[in-house]
Amino acid sequence: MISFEGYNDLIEKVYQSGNEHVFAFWDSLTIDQKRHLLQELSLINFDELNALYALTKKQVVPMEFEPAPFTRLPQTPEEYKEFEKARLIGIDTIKAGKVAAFVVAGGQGSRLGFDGPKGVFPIGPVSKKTLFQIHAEKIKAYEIKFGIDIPWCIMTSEANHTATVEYFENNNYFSLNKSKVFIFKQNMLPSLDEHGKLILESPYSIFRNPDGHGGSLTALHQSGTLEELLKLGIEVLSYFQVDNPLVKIIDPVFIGFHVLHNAEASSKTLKKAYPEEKIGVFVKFTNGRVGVVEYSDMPQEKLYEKDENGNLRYLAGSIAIHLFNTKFIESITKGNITLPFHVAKKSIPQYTMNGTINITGYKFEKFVFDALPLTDHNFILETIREEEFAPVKNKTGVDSVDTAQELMINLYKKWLVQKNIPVPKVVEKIEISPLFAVESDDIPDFLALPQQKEVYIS
Ligand code: UD2
Repeated sequence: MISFEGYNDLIEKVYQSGNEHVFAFWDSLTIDQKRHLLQELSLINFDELNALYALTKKQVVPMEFEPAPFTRLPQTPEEYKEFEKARLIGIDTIKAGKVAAFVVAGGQGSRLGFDGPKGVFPIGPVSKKTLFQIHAEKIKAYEIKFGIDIPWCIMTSEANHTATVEYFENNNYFSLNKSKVFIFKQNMLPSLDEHGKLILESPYSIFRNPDGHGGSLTALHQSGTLEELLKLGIEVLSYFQVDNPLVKIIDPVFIGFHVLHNAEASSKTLKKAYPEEKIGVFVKFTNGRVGVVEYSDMPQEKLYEKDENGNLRYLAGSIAIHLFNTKFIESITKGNITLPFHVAKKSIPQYTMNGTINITGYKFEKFVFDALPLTDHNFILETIREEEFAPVKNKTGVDSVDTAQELMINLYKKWLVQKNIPVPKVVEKIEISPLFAVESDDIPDFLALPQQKEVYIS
């Protein structure tokens, strides 16, 4: 057994857990590298490893469920009245400074083939503004509209934290109040090989992955951000994913309904476009709790099940837009309630005597929607796909840069049409800066667009 002053108990634990292969290159390491490896190992909960590995042997069988009820888009005069009432309550809540924004941005742009934080991906169809800049400018626009500061929490991961902070520093936080932009890291945990053992990423480091967006609730607390938010009087966090440039970050109607329903968490839903669409669905479990079943966990027969009208029975898709009460998050984190881990079988780079090879291993992640069944009161609101969902996942094809940009252009055109502003035929691409408008109502009645292929309205 190897030894190193101050770390011998840990080293024994590593051997006892059958992971001594992580010391395969020990003799060739410098003192600093040895210390680095030991420090990484000291962050690993060895008692948890077996439990995680056991998950890989278990078949995921979600509790029995039926479709979750949700509030549909307004159709009757009464429903329109309800929506208007919600909007006014939402505006009051926002103006009272009770709402903050929260984006999860811990993922890398790997599926996009992009080397860097996904938030730095240039998505503006004309402006080439990044996802982060578009989100930041929306928040600035809401601040101006509602006359308040809106704190913004940004969760990063070890792989992109420094680059994210530098990006915001270099861009002067896009004129937001820097003291109210909270950038913090999520936790990491080791991935395992097919035998349940740790994987070496280099001769002196262990391969670890971010703990999923479900780690965001713990990270909010551990970073001290939750406490700051509570001190600022924030009651509701508007949660979204960095890869959706169309998200209405601060939506008065949604917030108003959340308040009216006394909900601890609320979610937006839209009708799934086709059964295999890669979004989770809202369900009501047999214990009466509402939650989401991820597309990959959905039993095949349920995925395609139709109702008596021939529509998909499990139609209410989750686009990962939620509201969470800060008190609810506090109750979860203070109560040490942990969300379950989900297993993903993935290709993982492993360092060997012959260099780095790709092996099949397991990554473990928590999903934030697993917090929904913990609520006593929650609320689900239908939203319009074209107005709020343009996922940027892939380089090409489905949910890609092209489809997202097309959705953005179509929405901006729709806003102009709603305002009776003619769009010249020659215009192929159009983009509206969030600082100019975050909804069609913000657009002035008279606006003449130039006769050119690409138009940026700012
Ligand atoms: C997610 C949802 C899916 C649907 C879809 C909409 C899950 C498991 N699936 O699918 O149901 O709503 O989004 O676009 O939620 N992230 C982190 N840290 C992590 C992992 C992810 O911050 O450890 C962030 C990531 O930066 C991104 C978001 O979470 O903003 C979603 O991650 P994803 O792209 O891996 O999720 P996806 O497409 O499988």
